Amino acid sequence: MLTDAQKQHYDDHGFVAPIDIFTANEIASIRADIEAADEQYHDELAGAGRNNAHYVLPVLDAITHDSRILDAVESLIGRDILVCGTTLFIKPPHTEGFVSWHQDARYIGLEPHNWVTAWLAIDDVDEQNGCMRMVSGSHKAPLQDHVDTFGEDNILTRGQTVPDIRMEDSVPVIMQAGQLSLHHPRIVHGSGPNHSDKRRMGFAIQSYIGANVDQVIGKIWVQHARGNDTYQYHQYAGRPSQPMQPDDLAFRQKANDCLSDIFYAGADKKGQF
Ligand SMILES: O=C(O)CCC(=O)C(=O)O
Repeated sequence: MLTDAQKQHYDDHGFVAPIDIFTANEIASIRADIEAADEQYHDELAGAGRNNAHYVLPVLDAITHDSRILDAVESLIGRDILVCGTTLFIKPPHTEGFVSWHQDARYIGLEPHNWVTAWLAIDDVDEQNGCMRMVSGSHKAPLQDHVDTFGEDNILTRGQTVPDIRMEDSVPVIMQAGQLSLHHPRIVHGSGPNHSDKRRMGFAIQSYIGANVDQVIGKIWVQHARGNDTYQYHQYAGRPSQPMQPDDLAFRQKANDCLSDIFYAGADKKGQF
């Protein structure tokens, strides 16, 4: 569970980090598994394949359901927890990919905002390799207008951007591999390019939702994570027992198509993810 000080930090600032989750040995083993999968099944983990890879890769499923992460999440959204999606965010060394300033709740259609996004550092992350940056306290304001930029190097689906945010108004979320950050649905956040020699890989669980959270734009599947789902708003997804099984891949494709319909609702065109 989070300490009172960590919970207070989340309430005041809209995020809390770093939270120790995996030991150095555990995260080294996780990293090796992901790297091996990326080598063997590269096409399934590239582009839109970075979405919902926990449906097809047991190592990511195990992270998503790790009780230490769920304990921290429970401290913020209560005991009845469902998980509705994940994304691998990978920035290779010396690449221009960045994430523009945005609020997760602006496009994802999850209401009310009793949910939280968890981001696990698979590599060490710092300002040089493009760690996330948070605009502290911005979760207290309502949702803001975003501009769809579809920028070539923008890793976000539609390059959605809250204009006029200055880098100096944000704080870097520096973490060692195996540490976790948790951020609020309305916090303005983003990340810069990787100008270092080190890869930056993170696994975002987007997001853990309370059972009382509905999807108001489209259709999603969820996995049960903890507690009871008395609301029964969503359809249930299974969990993978082996990597890249044909049935799991087919299901993941269906889930990603629905996710894409949600992300691009009202947009003029689609991006690369
Ligand atoms: O990995 C990143 O830099 C951004 C991730 C993000 O925006 C999120 O997890 O909500």
